[in-house]
Amino acid sequence: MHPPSRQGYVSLSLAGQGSGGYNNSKQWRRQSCWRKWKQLSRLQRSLIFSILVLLFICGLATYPIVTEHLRGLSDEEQETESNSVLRPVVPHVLPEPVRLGHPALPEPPSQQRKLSNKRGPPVLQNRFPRKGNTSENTAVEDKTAGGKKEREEEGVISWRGAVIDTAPATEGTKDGGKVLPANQEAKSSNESDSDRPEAVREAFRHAWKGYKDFAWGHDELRPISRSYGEWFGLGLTLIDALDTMWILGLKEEFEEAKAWVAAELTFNKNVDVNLFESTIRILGGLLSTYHLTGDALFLDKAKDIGSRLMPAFNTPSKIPYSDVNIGKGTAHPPRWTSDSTVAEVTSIQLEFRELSRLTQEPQYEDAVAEVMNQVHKLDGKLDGLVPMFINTNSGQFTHQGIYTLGARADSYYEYLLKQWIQGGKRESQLLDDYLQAIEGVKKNLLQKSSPNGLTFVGEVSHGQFSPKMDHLVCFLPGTLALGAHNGLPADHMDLATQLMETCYQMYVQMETGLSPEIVHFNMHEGSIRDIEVKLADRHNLLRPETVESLFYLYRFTKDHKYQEWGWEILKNFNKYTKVSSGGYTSINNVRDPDYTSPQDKMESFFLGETLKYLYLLFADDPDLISLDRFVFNTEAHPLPIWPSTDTHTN
Ligand code: DMJ
Repeated sequence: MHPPSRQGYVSLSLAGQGSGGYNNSKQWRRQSCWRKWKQLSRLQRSLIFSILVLLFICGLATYPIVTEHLRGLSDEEQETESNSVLRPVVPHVLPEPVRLGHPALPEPPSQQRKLSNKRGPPVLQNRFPRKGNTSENTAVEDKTAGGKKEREEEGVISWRGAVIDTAPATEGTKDGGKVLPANQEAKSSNESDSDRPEAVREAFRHAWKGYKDFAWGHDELRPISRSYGEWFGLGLTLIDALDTMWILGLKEEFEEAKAWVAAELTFNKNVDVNLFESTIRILGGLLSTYHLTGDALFLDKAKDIGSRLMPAFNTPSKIPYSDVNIGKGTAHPPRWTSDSTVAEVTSIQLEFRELSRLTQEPQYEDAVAEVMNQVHKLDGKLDGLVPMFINTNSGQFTHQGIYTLGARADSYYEYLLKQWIQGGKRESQLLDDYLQAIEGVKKNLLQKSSPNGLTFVGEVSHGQFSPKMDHLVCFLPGTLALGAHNGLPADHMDLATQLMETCYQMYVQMETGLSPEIVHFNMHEGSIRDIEVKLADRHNLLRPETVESLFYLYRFTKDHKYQEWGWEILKNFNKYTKVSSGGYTSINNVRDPDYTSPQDKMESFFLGETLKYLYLLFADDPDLISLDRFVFNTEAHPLPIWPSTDTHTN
């Protein structure tokens, strides 16, 4: 037992038990306090003693939180922390990162099938427009898989080493049950190198089990609490995952999901959805699944959601609002601004153009082409690089001065190239804007780190270069490689390979082997390491961009190192983010293998994108979603490249 603290004595003397003449010597103070203690009644002493014991227990309880916080700091930050005595304690639980790399606005803003191994999907098809499309229901026939139910994992070891029971939570723990990510010892049966595509299928089945058991028909699985989160209330994960199941040959899972779409999915709901997110995940997912399966159910649903999103374009400038109520047919900007995000309004074109081609109704393509034409002409770009915001009233860029390939601008660049490819490489304005932007990146954003000279893409903020790079930027190596594959300059491929190495280093240099959301690169000579991570940036949301680029780089170079890198990443997802009762979780801290601090959320893109790209990387079959026949939307949903003979609505 610790002796009562000195502070306790002071508070006694302030209790006003009387005092003699003032003498501030240490000995006098000690005697005086002791006298006062003796003068107290037994009740008073017990009371004070209890308070001190309580304070001591509180001290013990908060100790791990403080130490955990310190453990999470980068070496440099720890040093600073120990030097400054009275710094405010940073909260142990980080604020939930804003979704999809499009952080909340500041308020107010200042600113076909030949699968090399065993099983897989049936022949992939490019559906061409036809009039009066009837339900064809060409149900999947997976002769090899035979619908065989795969074995579920039976037991795993938690991330802290304790054996975790994988039995479903009982009623009582459903909302608060402590389920922990699996540890490395908990190797899944296919984590040997022999059948990597099967390891991805197993990861998918594990994620799907969690979704099915605890979040069926809802937007997102919350795997730790064995519950779900709602965003639009439209079964987002299920829709985002449809074409992944088809590509992975998971027939049984696909059929149960399809049954849900047929029976339960309705868009006639009084709900606000984000135009961009619902376009890339829902419209994109449904269109892609229609093309892969030929089942008109998915086209009908795509038409329904597509037409319900159209009110977003009813703005003074025709630059769409960010939000649409798909039940009421009304649209609006966010509450605090009339701005939209540039990446959001310029990354819905692949989907709406395809919807027009399939339906032969031009209004969808017209609406999104208008946006591209306006953005093409706008002032305020920096060598082809766009600002992050655009006003829905004026149609002008706002909060200018920040240029990034990360959040809020990223997929603008991706969709310039991909629209050009989708349309058969005829729309030269798109190509010109893309080529100019890549030159703008080289001139303004490209730098090398110290000491190892990693090439990275930073940001410019009001004329100042910042060596900050979002994980989101890791889409760029893949996009550059896709451009080079389509005849763009060979140096785009050189840059792609350099940036690919950097994105890989963002994983391999972290203690968990998983990348943080944002990194900062050291540029000054004599730096000890290339990559720094700020406290608030250490989370990993199971994002796809790096494995997406690995897929492209492997397809075009056949260099097996890219498969090895992807394999390491998959193993680390299994090691640090897998939740024993089903599902994978985002984590808050990639820097401490012992304290990853799970976030209790599985983003729909983990199934829609991350696992799909990993599977395609390992499947090693250039005809499985051939990049000469399909173009992936920004949510990894493959859409057909239009045949040159195809009629264009415009
Ligand atoms: C996805 O929704 C898409 O890839 C989007 O382009 C960016 N954010 C997430 C994945 O990180």
